[in-house]
Amino acid sequence: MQGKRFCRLLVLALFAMWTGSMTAQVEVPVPQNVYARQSLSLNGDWNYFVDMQEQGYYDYRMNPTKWGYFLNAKPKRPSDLVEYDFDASPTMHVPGDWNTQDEQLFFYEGTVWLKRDFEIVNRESSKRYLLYFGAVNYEAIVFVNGKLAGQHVGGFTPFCFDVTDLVQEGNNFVIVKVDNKRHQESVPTRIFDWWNYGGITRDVLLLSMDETYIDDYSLQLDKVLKGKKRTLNFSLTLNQPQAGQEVILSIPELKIRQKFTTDAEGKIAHGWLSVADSKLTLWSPENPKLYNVEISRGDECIRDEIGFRTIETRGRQLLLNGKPIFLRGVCAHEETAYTSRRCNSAEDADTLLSWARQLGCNFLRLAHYPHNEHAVREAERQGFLLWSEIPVYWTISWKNTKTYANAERQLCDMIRRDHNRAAVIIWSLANETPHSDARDRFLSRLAATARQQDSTRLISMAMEVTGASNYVNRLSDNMNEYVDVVSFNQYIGWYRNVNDAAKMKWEIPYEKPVIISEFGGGAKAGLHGDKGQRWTEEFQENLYRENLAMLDKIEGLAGTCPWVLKDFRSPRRPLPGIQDWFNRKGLFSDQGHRKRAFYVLREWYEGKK
Ligand code: GCB
Repeated sequence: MQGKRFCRLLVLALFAMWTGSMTAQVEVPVPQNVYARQSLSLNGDWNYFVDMQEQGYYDYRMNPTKWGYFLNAKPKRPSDLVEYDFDASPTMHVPGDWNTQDEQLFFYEGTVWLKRDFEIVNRESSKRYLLYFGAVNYEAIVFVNGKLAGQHVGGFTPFCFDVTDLVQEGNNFVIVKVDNKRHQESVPTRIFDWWNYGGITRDVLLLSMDETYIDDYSLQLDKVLKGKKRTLNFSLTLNQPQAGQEVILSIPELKIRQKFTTDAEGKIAHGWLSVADSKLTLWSPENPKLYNVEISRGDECIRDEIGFRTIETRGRQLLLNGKPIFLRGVCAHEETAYTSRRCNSAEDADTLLSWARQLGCNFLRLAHYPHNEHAVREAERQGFLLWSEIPVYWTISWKNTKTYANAERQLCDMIRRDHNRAAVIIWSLANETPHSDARDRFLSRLAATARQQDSTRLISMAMEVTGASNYVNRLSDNMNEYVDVVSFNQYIGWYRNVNDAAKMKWEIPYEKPVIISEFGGGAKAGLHGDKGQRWTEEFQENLYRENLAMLDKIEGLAGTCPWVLKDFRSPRRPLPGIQDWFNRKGLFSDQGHRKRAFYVLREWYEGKK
């Protein structure tokens, strides 16, 4: 990470729009560790209403209107015509999806407008105010006090606008136009097997920063053990090029307090410090040790909790802290237990993590998009290794340059947010993508970007097996040379015949660790019958038995993450009485019922410890 530039260190978006009230606004990189900064939370109740035809944004000729809903207009005289009123509209909780907060919006895909008032007491003229969103699905156009703050695309990554010139002492309001319509050229594309939850689904904060502030930092354990010494690599970037700024890094438990100085670019590019190996407790699933770290510059002090570990491959082995490890994983969507809505808190994550723990897991594949920061940090505290992914899913528009830019930005933003998380060991570029030259060009560029952003972690993607002859499955994907870990999804027993499992042979002609990134089948919790009867728990149980026996024969198998921890909502699963808009491949039902397959996997994982 050191010395590397992130994709968006420069100003990214300048919006020169149509009205005089619209001055160009600035998107700024999201500061590292926003929760450690001085901020005002804008979570809470936001007024909202639906705008199916986007008339609050376009006029009747489909041109952007200057009289849009973002003005938050009020009639001044009895004769005035204003056809909306945020304050008289209902409220929903932010962060939260709209689908589960308003029955009428369960299937809705389109525009919703949301507004929240907030107060700034003692607005300081020396401060910079940044408006931060943890995520908005899918497209957000943000206005502060009636003026454009900025626009963002992509539903699972954070973004920030500098709103210093838009906010005032006293009363302010923020209005967001959120649009979750699906499009072919988007990332993800038009079709995907999860619920398209719309809304401001993650935290909203008004950050107040000094004119100069610590924009990003990285602290990581070096892979190389030098005699009895370990090296911690440290880098830092200020938001502006200020040379000679003194930065102090302290790790009190290790009695470390070291001074660094920024260079002409406002950076500490290659800082490092040395620690006796015997003093350092490495982070691992068995002992997820995190150190309190303080990074200070003048009055600015950022506190973080950071773990130190190494991750590498050797031939077909995965090495954590230099020792081979088997990943006892499971895939999970970012959807709550019991209530099946979008997660966004440590508490939401806790139940899911406790279920994974009951299975005996030490690894989670966070499918199919970056999950919220609370979940990542909570998993790290609890000792789960993580696979983090961007929604380059199925058949996206490989030749579209905007689609590529969008995917690359999501990748960079994911890495930027979580590069200090010891738990994250794999960045995943994609899931089940159809082979073609255009796809290879797209994904290999992404792989190069990921490596440039973070040379310390492993890269993978969930590949597909394209077919078998005479029960021999030979994995063949040009992307093999760009990944560190070869992963693929396979559905023997569900989309292919379960009786084949015993006969199947797997040939993976790459000298790299192998992870089965998905396998599984559906069962309706509580439905019992013969093992040949689809949707029964016995069918799924048998499928797990057959698959696990088969997987045991794969040479170089370094881990598995079956699909999926719990039943999750999907618009592609309409079967009444069985699916009812849930993908039923969970080992737990949405209500936390353990299905019979749970016990099969738990036992198998017991043997992998
Ligand atoms: C897959 C996809 C996953 C689906 C799953 C299924 O291969 O990666 O997103 O939900 O199959 O249930 O079919």
